[in-house]
Amino acid sequence: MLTPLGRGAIASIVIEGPAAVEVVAHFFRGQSELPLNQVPCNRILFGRWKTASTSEELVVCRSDNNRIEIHCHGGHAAPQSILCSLQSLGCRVVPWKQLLKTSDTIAAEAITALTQCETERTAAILLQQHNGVLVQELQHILQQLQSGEQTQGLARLNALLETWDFGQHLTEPWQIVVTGAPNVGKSSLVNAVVGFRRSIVTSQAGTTRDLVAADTAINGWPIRLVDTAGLRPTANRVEKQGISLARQQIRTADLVLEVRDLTVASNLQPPDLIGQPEIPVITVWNKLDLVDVKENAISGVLTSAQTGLGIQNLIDNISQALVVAPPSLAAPVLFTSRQYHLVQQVVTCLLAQQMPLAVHQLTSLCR
Ligand SMILES: Nc1nc2c(ncn2[C@@H]2O[C@H](COP(=O)(O)OP(=O)(O)OP(=O)(O)O)[C@@H](O)[C@H]2O)c(=O)[nH]1
Ligand SMILES: [Mg+2]
Repeated sequence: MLTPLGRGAIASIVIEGPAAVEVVAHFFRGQSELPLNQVPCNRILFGRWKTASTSEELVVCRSDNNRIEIHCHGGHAAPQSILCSLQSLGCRVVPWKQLLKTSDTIAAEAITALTQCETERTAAILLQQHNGVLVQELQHILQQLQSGEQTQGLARLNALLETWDFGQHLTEPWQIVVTGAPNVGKSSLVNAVVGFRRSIVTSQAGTTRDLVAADTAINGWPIRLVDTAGLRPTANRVEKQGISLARQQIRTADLVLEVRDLTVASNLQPPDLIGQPEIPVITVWNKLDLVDVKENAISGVLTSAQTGLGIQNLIDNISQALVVAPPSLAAPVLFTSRQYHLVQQVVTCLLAQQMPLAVHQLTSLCR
């Protein structure tokens, strides 16, 4: 089955093998009088799938004598009943990835990655990698190494390694952790950014206890906002656990939104963020609707989660912080850890003057 499980208008099944057309002909009743194996290839045929218990409308299309596609109603029941009837004639159901034959070529990895990406923007970049942008870059570097342009090759490999930070997020959302003292409006901000009521909001400090994740996309980049418990000293066991979870999340975040309340006089930076300079932080001053403040008097982003003021500006700031310079569509990007580690190994070999090994590794990656 080529289409994913779950709701969908259409499900697609491909049958491959020497008896493919024969087994489909056993169940398929088309409107044409011609036997299925004599219908011209690639013609789309409408008909019914007849078994003792079902009669299901669908279309079939024979690519050649060893391959035929079925497109039926989506969902669970229709495709499963077709798969069951095919199995009753000896067909074996295989996971779709097996149809890719190998999983360690860049094109096959791109197909797998495409099924995991969430936005059109990330899909467009992966499609370019599938169409050869990354392989062409690797081949170019290989030629440089083989013709003695080692310095240039090394520079291009290092440039490729730098794309990994971005490339890994083509299939995995960026994690944005929202932190700050209780009651500053963290949950309200999460709700305002995603556009629906994901987190509970009350005027009581200490409302959020657990981690609350909300997935969305901003400017075409997939993000996961993680709402957390407000940081404060507490004796409450439940709240303590929530705060400890919040701290763990901060350590693995791609970006932290550190929320402060404009109406509260002392707004020190939470101790959890001090000494973690490697994590980018955006300071968000919330409750702008309650105070009169000049925008350039304060460093950070000013918002009102209540009125929506400044939320678009916050979204733009998040996008900027995550992807400082979006790559052009024609740019090669490393998008699996296998690719990243292999390129790293090639660089290590080059630095150790092991040229034949470097060329060998790079050749294996170019497939
Ligand atoms: N006027 C105004 N009130 C806000 C704003 N943002 C949040 N609030 C209010 O502030 C209170 C706390 O908001 P929450 O979003 O629950 O704050 P929190 O930081 O998630 O709080 P904890 O979960 O307790 O840590 C609620 O009464 C909100 O309605 C804002 O921009 N303006
Ligand atoms: Mg909250």
